Amino acid sequence: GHKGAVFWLTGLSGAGKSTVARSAESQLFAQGLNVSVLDGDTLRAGLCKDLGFSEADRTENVRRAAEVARILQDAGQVVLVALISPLQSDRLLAKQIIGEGFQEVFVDADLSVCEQRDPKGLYAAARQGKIANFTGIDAPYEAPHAPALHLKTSANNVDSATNSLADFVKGFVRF
Ligand code: GGZ
Repeated sequence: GHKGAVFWLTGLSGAGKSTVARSAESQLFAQGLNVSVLDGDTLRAGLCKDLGFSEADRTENVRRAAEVARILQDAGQVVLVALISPLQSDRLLAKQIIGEGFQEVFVDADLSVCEQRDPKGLYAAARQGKIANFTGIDAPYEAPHAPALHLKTSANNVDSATNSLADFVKGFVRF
């Protein structure tokens, strides 16, 4: 068996948080772990529908995600959270809500690479001034100082990032 824990993936839009979380979810599920993903797009389509991208709204987005993650953790789930969560102070809040099971994972791709990927055209829109407060363009991203796990995803290495995350998860929850 295994204990519950929350692996909190932070990084820029386009860094690969959701992709790596989904891919690790499949791998861990296939190995018998009880695993859930909470990602920004999903939460913002429902639970966090009322929130935008001001600093206060991002803080509230992080807080709600952390509260849900804690409930799932307490039910014994391995939770993979994929949120930009750009501010150190917000990630500290998440850690305070979740407790010792909180493990920060930095999904680290260079801004220039994320901007080149631009799968939804959001960086281009931000550069053209069509979207305000876009993380990395005209809103801050504060990188973690000492993440529990640091995944470098500038190269298109989804498989190795997935394996690193899945191995880290299994080690932490003692499968
Ligand atoms: C950042 C934005 C913005 C702004 C829309 N800034 O790559 P995506 O498209 O699919 O994921 C991003 C998502 C970020 O939501 P989060 O809930 O993860 O953000 S936070 O933790 O900061 O609350 C991006 C899209 O929403 N998006 N506008 N202005 N990302």
